[in-house]
Amino acid sequence: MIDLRSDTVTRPTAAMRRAMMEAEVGDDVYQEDPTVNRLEARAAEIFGKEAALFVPTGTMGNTIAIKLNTEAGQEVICEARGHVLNYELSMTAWFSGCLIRAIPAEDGILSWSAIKKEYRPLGPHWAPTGCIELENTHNMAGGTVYPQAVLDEICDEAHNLGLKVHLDGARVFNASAASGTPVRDITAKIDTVMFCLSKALGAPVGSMVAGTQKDMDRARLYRKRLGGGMRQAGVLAAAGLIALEETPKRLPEDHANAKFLAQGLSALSGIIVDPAKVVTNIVVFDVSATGVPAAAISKELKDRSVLINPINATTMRAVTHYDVSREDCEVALGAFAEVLQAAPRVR
Ligand code: TLP
Repeated sequence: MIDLRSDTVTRPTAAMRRAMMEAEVGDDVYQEDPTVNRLEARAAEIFGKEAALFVPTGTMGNTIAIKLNTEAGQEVICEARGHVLNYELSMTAWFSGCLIRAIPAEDGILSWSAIKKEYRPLGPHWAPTGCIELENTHNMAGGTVYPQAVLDEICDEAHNLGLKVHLDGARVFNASAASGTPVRDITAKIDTVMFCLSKALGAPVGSMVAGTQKDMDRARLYRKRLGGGMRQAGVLAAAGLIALEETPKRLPEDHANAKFLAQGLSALSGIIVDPAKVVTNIVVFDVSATGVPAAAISKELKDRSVLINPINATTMRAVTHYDVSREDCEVALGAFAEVLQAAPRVR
């Protein structure tokens, strides 16, 4: 199977498996796991933040960070296709008691001028804005990257209004590889950042939240409340450390493969995607003009050993990662062409 459903599907490398086997561990709820402590210290250092916290998933990391930055009864501004709104089972409502105020933005990239129009102070009828949540890279917009000046302006203006900014940086290392800006500079003005070890970086499990020491001390308590006190988590952190140190340097390869896929797809009749906009490892493309439902294409591809998921009836998403080679991308494109040629039968 050539698995382009997500970069979450990677298997741990031999080096990760070895490190997991040899990991020094302790009880992390007592903060006595040396490997987790090392991972948290290293993540904080790389991001230039006071502290970091290892969490099992990106969803838990975002949930904790939004709780840190809000009070119940407030609103969280985010982009309309944002992960926190669409793929996290309303945790913003459930755990933080906040509503999301969604703003649709081209390529998923918010600007201060768009946010300003939706910002609300407390009023007789309004719930006030509690915080701003940004996603970099933006998953469902096709792995798009925030121009640094846009992101910095949002932070400066938000801070002027006393608002915190959380970055869902599940794939912030991809943003860094694409822009050439170190992650610590991308997040310099961000209050809390979540990034995933288990997406493009390839660790089997785990995400990190980083921010001030005070916030991370509270975050540790929220993690426990959510059932995320993981005890001898050093076996996972050991793989995470390798992901953090080793994988970022090979991300440009995934980006080149995604661009290659986008170019190949754009040449197929009925598929709409702009390869120039594919700058990281995610290709989101429109299949409506093929006349074949995305789910039917997905099924036909699966019969040809290629996995690509639909996002909705007319849109699909392919994601590259270290378990997908250039040759795999060529095979996937061949399978796609075959499926579309057989389209009358598929339909
Ligand atoms: N994204 C997954 C699915 O949930 C869609 C994927 O396959 O891409 N933020 C962003 C931007 C994400 O893409 C994801 C996962 C998360 C947060 C949540 O991470 P996990 O799955 O670890 O809870």
